Amino acid sequence: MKSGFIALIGRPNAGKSTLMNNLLQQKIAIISPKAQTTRNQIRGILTTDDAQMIFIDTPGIHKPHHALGQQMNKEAISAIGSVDLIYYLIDATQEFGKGDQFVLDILAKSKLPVFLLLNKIDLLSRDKVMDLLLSYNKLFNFNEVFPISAKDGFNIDELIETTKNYLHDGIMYYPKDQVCDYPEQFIICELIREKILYLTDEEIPHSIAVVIERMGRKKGKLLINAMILVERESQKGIIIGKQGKMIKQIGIDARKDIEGLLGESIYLELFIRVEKNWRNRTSKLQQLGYIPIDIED
Ligand SMILES: Nc1nc2c(ncn2[C@@H]2O[C@H](COP(=O)(O)OP(=O)(O)OP(=O)(O)O)[C@@H](O)[C@H]2O)c(=O)[nH]1
Ligand SMILES: [Mg+2]
Repeated sequence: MKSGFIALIGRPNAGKSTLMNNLLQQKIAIISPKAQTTRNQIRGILTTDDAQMIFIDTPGIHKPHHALGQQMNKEAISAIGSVDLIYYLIDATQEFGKGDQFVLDILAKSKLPVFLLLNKIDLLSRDKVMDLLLSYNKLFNFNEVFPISAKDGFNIDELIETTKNYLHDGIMYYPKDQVCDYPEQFIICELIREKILYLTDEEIPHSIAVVIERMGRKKGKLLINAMILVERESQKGIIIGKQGKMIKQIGIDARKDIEGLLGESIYLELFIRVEKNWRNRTSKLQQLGYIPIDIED
C-alpha cells in the first residue's frame, strides 16, 4: 500500500476544484467561473486497491486586497509544507504572467516534486498544446507534465497512475470509504455560496459568506436556517433582488443540491445580514472558520 499527500496549487480559476472533483468522481468542492471561489484547504481522499492519495485543493494564489485574501494565500502556501507532491495547475488558455512566476518561485523553494498540469486543453488545438508544453518545460524542471482537461476527465487516469510512483510505502490515513474530511455543514454553506457566485456579479461573489444558524426538524423534514453575510446595505438589496426574486432563486438552486447531498428533502430558509467590512475583521474571519483560532495551552 502506498500513500501520500498531493497539493493542488495554481492561480485562481485554473481549474483546481474541478480537477479535485474529477479525481474523486464526486462533487466535494464548489466550482465557479469567478476567480477566488475556493477559500479553504479542502481534502479529498482517493483510495484504490494499491494506494491512498490525499489531495488538498487550495485557494488560488493572487494579489490580496483584504485580510481574507491574505489568509487564502496563506492557506494555499501552507499546504505545500505538508505534502509529498505538488500538482501545479495552469489554465492553458491564459498567457503566462507575473502571478504564474510568483507561484513557480514558491514551488522552486519547496524542493518537492512538481507535476505541471496544463488544464483546459479541450479549448485548444493540438499544435498550441505542443507549443505550450515546450515553452513551460524551459521555465522549470517539472518532474512530469500532463496536458489535461479537468472538466472532461482527459488524461486523469494516467495522472493518477503516475502519481502512485511518487508516493511512499505508507499507512492508510483514512478509512477506505471516506472521501472528504469536513463536516456536512461546511459543504451546505459552500453550496449556497456557489449559487450566489453563479447568480451575481461584480463585488457580490467576493463580499459574501454563509453560515448555518440552525438545523432542526419541521413537520418531519430537515429545516436548515442559513445566514448570508454581506458587507453593505446595497449588497443586501442585490441579494434580495426585485420582489425577492434573487434570494428565491438562490434558495431553489441550493436546495436542489443540498437535497442531492443529504438524500432527503429539506426546508431551506435563507436570511441576510450586513456585517460591515467582515473580510478585514480577524475575529469575524475566525468565527467563520477562515482563520484558525489559536488555542493557548
Ligand atoms: N473548458 C474547460 N473549463 C474548465 C476546465 N477545468 C475548469 N474549467 C472551468 O474553469 C472555471 C474555474 O474552475 P474552478 O475549478 O472553480 O477553478 P479553481 O482553480 O478551483 O479556482 P479558485 O477556487 O478560484 O482558485 C469554471 O468555470 C470551470 O468550469 C477544463 O478542463 N476545461
Ligand atoms: Mg477552487
